[in-house]
Amino acid sequence: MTILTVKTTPYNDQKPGTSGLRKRVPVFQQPNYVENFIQSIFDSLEGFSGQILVIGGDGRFYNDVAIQKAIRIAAANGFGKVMVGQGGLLSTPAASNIIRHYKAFGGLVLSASHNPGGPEGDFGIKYNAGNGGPAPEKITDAVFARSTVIDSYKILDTPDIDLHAIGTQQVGDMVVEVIDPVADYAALMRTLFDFDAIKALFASGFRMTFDAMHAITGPYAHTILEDLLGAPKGTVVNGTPSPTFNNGHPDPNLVYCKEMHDLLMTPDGPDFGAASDGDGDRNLIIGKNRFVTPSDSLALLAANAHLAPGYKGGIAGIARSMPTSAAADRVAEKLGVEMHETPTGWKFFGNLLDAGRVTICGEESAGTGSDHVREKDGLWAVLLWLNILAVRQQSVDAIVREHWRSYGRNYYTRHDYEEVDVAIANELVDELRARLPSLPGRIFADDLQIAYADDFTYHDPVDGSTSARQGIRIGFTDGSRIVLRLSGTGTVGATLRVYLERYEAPDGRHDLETQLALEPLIGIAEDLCKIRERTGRTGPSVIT
Ligand code: VG1
Ligand code: CO
Repeated sequence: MTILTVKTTPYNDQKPGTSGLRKRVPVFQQPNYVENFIQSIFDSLEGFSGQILVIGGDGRFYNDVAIQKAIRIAAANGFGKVMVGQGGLLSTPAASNIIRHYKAFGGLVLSASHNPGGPEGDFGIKYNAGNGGPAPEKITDAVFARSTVIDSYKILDTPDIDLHAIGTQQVGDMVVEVIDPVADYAALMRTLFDFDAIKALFASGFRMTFDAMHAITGPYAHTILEDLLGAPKGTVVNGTPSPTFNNGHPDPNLVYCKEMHDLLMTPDGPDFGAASDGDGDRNLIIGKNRFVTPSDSLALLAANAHLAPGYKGGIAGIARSMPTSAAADRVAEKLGVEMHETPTGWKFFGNLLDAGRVTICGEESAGTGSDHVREKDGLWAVLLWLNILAVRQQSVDAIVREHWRSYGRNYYTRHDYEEVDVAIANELVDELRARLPSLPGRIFADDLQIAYADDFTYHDPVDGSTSARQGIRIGFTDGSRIVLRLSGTGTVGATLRVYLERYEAPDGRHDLETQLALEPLIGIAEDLCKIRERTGRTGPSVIT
């Protein structure tokens, strides 16, 4: 087997976004596109010779092709060993765990997460560092810079590697170990949660439905929920990963999981419903007659984490992405622990978790996780909820209402405008940014006064780095907020995200319909940003 050095020419669009490089599959299928990017990653790292690289993906279309290329390039660049999930599969949190557990140098996660898959769908590649977390900006910036000048890559000339049988094989000078994608992850979950208590909950007749959305969590959920925790067969639906996600959109929100939501709102429906996304790091939580917003879920999990064995000593702190509601802040205040506000994207939580300053992190986009790995973790959130339900012996609805009675309720929604013309979206944001200094003091809807208006800049308290322009925040004197930012995961046009939040005190009204409760703010957002007017849309494409 020979190592080939292949001449190449750079692409100018390999800039990683919120979570790795994401493009349409035909873009990745261009000659040397994958090779250039992976070589650019390796060229930006030092000291991996002889070390372990973890590779796995969510099984979407092109996973099988890209993974063969990745292994050949890793072998040619001098890695000592590649650990890969059987069939090329690993959920994103499982990949993070494998990197940490086996002290790997890093890992490649092949996924476009919640984006649709298939020949015309999306694909993605992300590099995770030795802590198991998405590479920080310092590395992704270096990778992008390298990708614009790369002129050759190294690849081992070898036939396709068999990824179906568990065990080790030699590929050139490198070892390839095919591992069970589920076993180590399931073992980790056992150390965190009271499996006996959850088992007893299921044995008592508690009914749950878990929608794996034809994506990666199917095998994990079948093993953990049905085999280990004794939930009846059929609890997990859509549990076989499909390269096209059965032509669905594997985003666990109220739009794509509407059927499950409606089922949970019926008298005969199950007690608990949950779902996860394409790569297994997001979660949707719905109790009977109660959808739990991701922001509320973060606050509730943080407030109740001590009920699970893995967190019985309490939590060190909480971190949330800036657009996420401030519900968790009130929990941190009551617990007397640190609270951090970071830019969107899990990569910003890594330093805080590594430094032991926070234990639980979350994002409004259905992502929650803890210091057990360095990615958000869909099934982890589901299991923590189950552990809490098993201990408290109350319904989700009762637990949520009780929480609002003691902390107050943060009404919260996100309005997405997808596939907007890029020039229009940029102009809209630039124009609003220019007007920010003039906004404080202005009064809307009779009594809503703007307290501050800025473009969020994050100062990482651990490594001192600064990340500017992370989203526009307009805050009101009563604690309400409008946040506006452009998505960094979309692959076509621009996606404008508008986040709206209003606080209602513990003794206030907690039973309003969310969109209704936020109506005045929705109006102010339109007044200020003129999104509908400028984009010609009559309303958002997706409301979550
Ligand atoms: C979105 C979410 C963000 C999340 C990211 C990756 O990013 O808003 O909170 O971390 O997706 O999630 P953006 O830039 O489109 O708003 V996933 O499940 O891709 O790994
Ligand atoms: Co995801």
